[in-house]
Amino acid sequence: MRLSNYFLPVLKETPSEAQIASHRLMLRAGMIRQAAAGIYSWLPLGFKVLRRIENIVHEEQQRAGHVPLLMPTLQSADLWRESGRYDDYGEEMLRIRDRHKRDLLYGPTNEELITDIFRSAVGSYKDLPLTLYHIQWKFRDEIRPRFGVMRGREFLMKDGYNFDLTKEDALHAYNRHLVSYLRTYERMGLKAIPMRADGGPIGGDYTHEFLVLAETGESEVFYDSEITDLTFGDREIDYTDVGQCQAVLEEFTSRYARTDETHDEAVFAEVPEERRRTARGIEVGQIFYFGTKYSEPMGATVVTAGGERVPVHMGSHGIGVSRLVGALIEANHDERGIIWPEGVTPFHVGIVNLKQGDEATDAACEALYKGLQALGLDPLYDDRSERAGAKFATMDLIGLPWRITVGPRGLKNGVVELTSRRTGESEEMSPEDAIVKVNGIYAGL
Ligand code: 5CA
Repeated sequence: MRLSNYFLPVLKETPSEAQIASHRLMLRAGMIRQAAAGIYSWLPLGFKVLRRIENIVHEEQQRAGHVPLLMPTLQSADLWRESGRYDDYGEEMLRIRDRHKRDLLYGPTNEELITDIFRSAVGSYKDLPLTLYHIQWKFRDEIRPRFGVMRGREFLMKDGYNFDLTKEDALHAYNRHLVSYLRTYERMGLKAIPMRADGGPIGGDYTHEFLVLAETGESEVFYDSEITDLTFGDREIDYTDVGQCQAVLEEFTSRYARTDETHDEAVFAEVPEERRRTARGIEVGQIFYFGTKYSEPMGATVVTAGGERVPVHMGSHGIGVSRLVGALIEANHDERGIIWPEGVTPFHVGIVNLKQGDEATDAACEALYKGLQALGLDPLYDDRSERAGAKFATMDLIGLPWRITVGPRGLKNGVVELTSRRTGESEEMSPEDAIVKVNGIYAGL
């Protein structure tokens, strides 16, 4: 993309309504614009990051054997009356009436709708196990939407639902989700710690939240510091292997790590004092096993091998896709702006032309731009007639992890400069080598 053709409405001023870094930076970097309280338009740069996060989520879900579909944002109230949640859910649910006076709602989650889909089509144990998921907008009429996309009213969520014959099978699905979430967050460059949590309106007492430690997080958390040393890494995992998934769950959940909802001082006191930590965290996902809470009242049953009709065991599993954009920035920024991890960056590399209009510099930038694109990379070329300082400030603000700076002086010696946004370190090299180096950085991501 050439910056002269793009839409990147960066703000010079710090918006006064934004209280935390990610909200400020998303507004300043022209990623989002508020449409109403807790409701945002995703401008091109923000939309690109959102799509990259979605793609990682899709890939990891499908790697785990889960099947994508798409359910609507509006749902019939009748389904929610069947489960009993229409009245229980309270004021967070946005209720709508259509011209035929039928009650609808903007889905805050999809347990009822997916259970309805399941019961209409599946009737035999032979069709199990099954996990269906989608990535769709949700609406929760939060009392206090705040921190930009962190606590929005309209927000994008990946929600997945497993259907299994027995509790044991459903717990394997739970473990499988835990493993796939570890992989998902790590691919984004995030450390998200599974912590024992509370079921809330979704239900079930078997649930973990995934938290990214951050001072601005809304949840208070208590954990054994050893847990922060764990990484999933690039280990091979067979998602159909019950023992393997169970072992990963045990490895990542055997140390003390709880949110304030389930925190227990007496148990916490058993952790050696020097390892006891109290901190704040951003909840970027949650997994639940809730058995037959929905399948029983809604009649989602299958016939077993023995000919008996039984309700299926279910769980639901969410990832806060739009919240992740904010969480990633909270975890990756400095005073000059955002620092995207390579896994989610909106553009792979920025090209800064220090002397727009200079024939040799323009030609070198064009060659770099096309050379990078030819390798499947997505560069952002700042081809505007701006001062070098302004171009650097924009690049630093929007946080592309790598920048290639091209100017007449370097070109006389046959070199351009490759700079890391994170370390600030620069290296001179030929334009060809810069292309090879950037390509190598992204290979395998
Ligand atoms: N049905 C279940 C799992 S699919 C469910 O709704 N779970 S949840 O309530 O925990 O939401 C899943 C994730 O969505 C949360 O972990 C959080 O990351 C994100 N989320 C929840 N509320 C908001 C909100 N108001 N703004 C942004 N993200 C949110």
